[in-house]
Order: sequence, then C-alpha cells, then structure tokens
Amino acid sequence: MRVWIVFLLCLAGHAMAAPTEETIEEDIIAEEDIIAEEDIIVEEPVVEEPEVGANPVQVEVGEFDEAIDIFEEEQVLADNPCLDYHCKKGKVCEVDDDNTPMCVCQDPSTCASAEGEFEHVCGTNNATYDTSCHFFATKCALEGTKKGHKLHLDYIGPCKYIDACLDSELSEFPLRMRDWLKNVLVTLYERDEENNLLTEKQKLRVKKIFENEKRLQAGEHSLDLLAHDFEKNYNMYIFPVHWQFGQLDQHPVDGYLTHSELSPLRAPLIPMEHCTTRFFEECDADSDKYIALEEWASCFGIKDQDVDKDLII
Ligand SMILES: [Ca+2]
Ligand SMILES: [Ca+2]
Repeated sequence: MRVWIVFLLCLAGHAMAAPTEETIEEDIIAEEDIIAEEDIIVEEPVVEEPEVGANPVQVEVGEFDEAIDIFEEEQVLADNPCLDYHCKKGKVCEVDDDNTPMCVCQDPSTCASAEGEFEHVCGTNNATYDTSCHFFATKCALEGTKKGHKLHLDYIGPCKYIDACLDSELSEFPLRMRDWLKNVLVTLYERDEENNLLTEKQKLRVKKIFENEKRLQAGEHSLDLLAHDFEKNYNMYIFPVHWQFGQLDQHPVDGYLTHSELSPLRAPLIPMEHCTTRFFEECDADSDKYIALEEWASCFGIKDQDVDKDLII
C-alpha cells in the first residue's frame, strides 16, 4: 500500500510541478524582456546628457521623451499580450512587430537544468533528456519532420532496458491495471483527511467502493479471481477507470491522451509497466495516435453505456 501512495504522490507532484515550471520559465523570459527594454531607456538620456544646459529646449524634449518611454514601458507591462497567452510545452510566447503574441519553440538552453536524476526523461528515440523542458523544446524544433512526429516522451526517468511485453502478458494487463487503480483510489481515500488528494465529489464515489464489503482486498490475486471480481463487482471499476483518464489528460486537458501523457504509466511500481506501450497502441482503435475516453474505457472492459465524461472531474 505504501508503494502506491509514494507513486501517486510522485505522480501528483509531477503533474503539479510541470505547469509551475513552465510558468516560471515564462516569467523569467518576460523579466528578461523587461530588462532589455530598460537597458535601452537608460542608454538614451546618457547620450543626451552633454547637451543638457547648452540648449534648454532640448532638455525639455529629452524629459518629454523619457516620460513617453516610461509611459510606454508601463503600457507594455499592462498590455503585455504574453501575460495571459499560454503556449504548449516546448514553446514560449513572443510578440511580433505588431505586438501580436505567438508561440515559438523554446531554446533548450533556456531550460533550467535538472536538480536530480528523477527529473530526467526518456524519449521514444531511447535518448535521455535532462528534463521534460529539454525534451519538449527539442521536439518542438523537430516539428514538421518525420523524426519529430515519431518522437514522444516515453517515460519519466533516464532511459533503461525494458523487457518486451509478451502476448500472454498483454492479456493480463487490463485485469491487473484495473485492480490496481481501484486499490490506489481506496488508499487515497483512506489517507485523504490530511492530504485532500481527492475532491469531495470523488470522495463520495470512492466511499461507496471503500465501504463495500464485497470488495476484493488489495493483494496478489490470480487472473481467474481478478476476472471473476470484475464480472461480479463491475460497478466498482467504472469510476477508477474514468478517474485515471482524468489524471493523465493534463497536457493539454482536451479529452484525449497522447503518448506523452501516458508516460507516468511507464514507471516502476505500475503493474506490468513494460506492457503499457503495447497495450495502449492496441487501445487506439481508430489509429489516430490519440486515446479518447471511449477507447480508453473500452480497453478496460467498461461498457459503452457506462462511459461518462462527467465522471472525470
Ligand atoms: Ca490530453
Ligand atoms: Ca484514437
């Protein structure tokens, strides 16, 4: 049980850290822009200084120019179109000559360096990147190329050797994953008083599972027992499958999971992590490289009529 909590905390930590990192980077860039403007403004009066006193009119003009500069600077700060302009990972906001914001690829060298190995990520090209910022900036630079199209964030952590997922294991994956998800939620519920990891609505749903005495307790179970429990306690599995979809659909929150968004599932402590890639490739029924909620739910044996977007909060 402790193992799940640690993993979920990591997952939650990662999910929360990612946008913050982006915001900080955007802030740094915005600050640099402001500093650059200040530099220009400071230089102008220095050039005009020798003329002060020689021609009083010019002094006035200089002061007037300075006032305009300050006014313009304040306007730039107030109207910075990049302040509320969000770019996807790997891109940063810049304004063009007309002050129109646009997203451009981030230079990987502007990414903060990793504070530890835990920040490294592995790409599907089997290359380790310092941080996810470095990865997405690199991917952005390859946009429009075949190489860029194929490159996804595979998992968190440096690249490692992963066993091939056997056909026999592949069929076990949904059973083990479903059971694990349900247990993770129950564990979160038990611990939630201090942590507030679940919203009130989510708590109510998990409470029903938690209080159901027919619930299969966490532990090592045979595939037969897992399959039997899914049939018998089917309703208990509907919410956990939806919940996990919502947890993963974060970059961006659009109702679809990309290969990169599935990267948290390729972590140690996840049951059969080496089968995630194969499993989700098969989940993508229409082969559009995105996993929609319907595809996801159906992969886990949830019936069409029980797929409900409102369960993802
Ligand atoms: Ca998404
Ligand atoms: Ca799809």
